[in-house]
Amino acid sequence: MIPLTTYLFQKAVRNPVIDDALVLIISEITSAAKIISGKVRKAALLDILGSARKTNVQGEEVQKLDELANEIIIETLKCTGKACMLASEEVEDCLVLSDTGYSIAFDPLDGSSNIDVNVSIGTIFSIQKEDVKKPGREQIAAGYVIYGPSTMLVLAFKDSVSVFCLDPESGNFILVKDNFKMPEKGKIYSINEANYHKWTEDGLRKFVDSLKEQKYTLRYVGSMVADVHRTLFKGGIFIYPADVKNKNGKLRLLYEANPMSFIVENAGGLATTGKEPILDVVPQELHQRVPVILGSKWEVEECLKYLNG
Ligand code: AHM
Ligand code: MG
Repeated sequence: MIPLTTYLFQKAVRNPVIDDALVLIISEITSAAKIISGKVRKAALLDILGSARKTNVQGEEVQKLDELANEIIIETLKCTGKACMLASEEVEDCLVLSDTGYSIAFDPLDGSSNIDVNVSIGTIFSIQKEDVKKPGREQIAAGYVIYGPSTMLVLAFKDSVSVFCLDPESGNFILVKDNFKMPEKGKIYSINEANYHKWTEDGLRKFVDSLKEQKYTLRYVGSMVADVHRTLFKGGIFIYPADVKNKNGKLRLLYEANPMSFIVENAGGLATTGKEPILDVVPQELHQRVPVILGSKWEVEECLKYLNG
């Protein structure tokens, strides 16, 4: 039974990239996630379901829980004194706290549309040195917490991916899988197929058709954390492509695509925009979007073959 903090200190002995400040930041993000997890579990009792009657910088409706999760993470990270820059899906500009330290980009509560219907949602985070607007390949660590039947943390460094489960009794995230590797091939694809005729790439339609012929099954929750979590554990592919309305897809590079791609690649999978690895995209804007194709090596390579004709 190895709790997260013990795991981090043990890992720091072998990996000089993990300094005390990073341990503190990761511990505190997960403390914030425990508070969010508690609120999510009691949301209907606390009257925090539903819309906050605002739209965010992306023009999307903000839910009360989005707002609450955002405040919890920002206040928790400010208190560490080790975070120099914060970027949140819910905040238009970067919050600059100091000149040096770690920068954290996060989606406080991903899958907002699922909040009111009691379907899994999550918190996604990406940690960089100094500046938040750097290619994903330079991430120091990344992870997500999924608020599902159990609350789980998936945490990646350059050399490893580890999985933790929140023990509600002790309040600790306990290590359940170290050096996690995803299957090289699966049987599931995950994409919002209602947009089939709107996808800009003909090759993508052909690829999805070919999966059906190969008797793949479709699973789509509509919460990236849940869809990526399943893809990691069962293998297969998750796609949020470009379509005629959303030329760069829907998902945001810095706090959705990059951390998930970092996890997937370090677990042995692949993540691409269809043109280049997501982790190599040089960010231009804080809230920029990218097409996302990620998952098992076999399916992602196959998808690229169809996209490249
Ligand atoms: P959000 O960050 O506002 O919740 O939006 C992102 C979510 C992802 O979790 C999910 O993959 C995607 O939106 C689903 O979009 P769609 O409903 O268009 O299929
Ligand atoms: Mg999101």
